[in-house]
Amino acid sequence: MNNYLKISNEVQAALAEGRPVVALESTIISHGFPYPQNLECARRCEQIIREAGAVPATIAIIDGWIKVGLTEGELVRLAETREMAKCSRRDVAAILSRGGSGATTVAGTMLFAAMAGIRVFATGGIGGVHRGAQQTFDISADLEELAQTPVAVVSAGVKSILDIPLTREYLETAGVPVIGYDTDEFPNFYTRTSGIRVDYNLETTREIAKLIHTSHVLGLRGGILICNPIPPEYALDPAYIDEKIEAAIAEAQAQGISGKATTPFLLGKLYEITGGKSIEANRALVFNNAKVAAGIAVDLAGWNKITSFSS
Ligand code: PSU
Ligand code: MN
Repeated sequence: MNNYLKISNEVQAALAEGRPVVALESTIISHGFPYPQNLECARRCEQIIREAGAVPATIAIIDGWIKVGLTEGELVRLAETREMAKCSRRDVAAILSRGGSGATTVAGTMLFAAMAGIRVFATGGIGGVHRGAQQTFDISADLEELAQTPVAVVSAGVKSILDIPLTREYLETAGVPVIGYDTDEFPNFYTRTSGIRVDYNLETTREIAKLIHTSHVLGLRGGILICNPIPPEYALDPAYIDEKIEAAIAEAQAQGISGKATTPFLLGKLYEITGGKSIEANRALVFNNAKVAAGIAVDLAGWNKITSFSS
């Protein structure tokens, strides 16, 4: 625990009693969806997690505090504020030391979840190795965080705005287990398949929870990536979305977009050029991830109670 960390009473009580908790990120609210869909999505994720028997803990930096478990007012503020800082690991100390606010990325959220003692986290898609990284070196800090922070992240893979084979190679080097939830293939965010394999296909949340538990018992350093494909009825046509992604990337290059602005720019551009279809798919996969993460957290709480296993 540190002086900057404020965990809500509800989350604190759940953690103290060994009840299931699921972390949620806030960059997806501030930069991943337009207003007001972002607010609706944030609320709905929390509700889905509750319905599945776990406690949601949305994480952000608010006025110089690391907040784990947000109030309704804080959610609204994150959703409504334009130009909210996007906070990854490298931004954390700068924003906290000046008493500022920021929406946490997957990396930032993992860091704070681990500080609070939360082991399971639901997002949409993690950041990864960008296309053209051979020249730009643009590799999301999310991958480095997975290499060093012991939190299991439930994601619909990485968006095909990224380079999936290179992202897989990076995860392998970093020692991050890539688990498919009832799938052999690394999902492609808007679509279910990529032609690229996961490391292990586990068919139940109970098996995934046991793997997470085992990793903790061993004291392994890094995180675990759980890949949960978008529900089939919401998946977009691969040829259609690939073409739109190519167009969005070309536009980003033409405008000289780089660094932390890249992912929000591409998401915004896709929203525009798909007439909102990208957002529909994004919502569906985030909700699906929230549900599966809650199932894993419930099963993990069960494994943690079996003391003979951990002794
Ligand atoms: N994927 C989404 N929506 C998002 C993001 C990823 O579908 O909003 C955000 C996440 O917070 C992720 C971040 O951690 O983008 C990655 O940004 P970068 O590529 O700059 O590391
Ligand atoms: Mn980047």
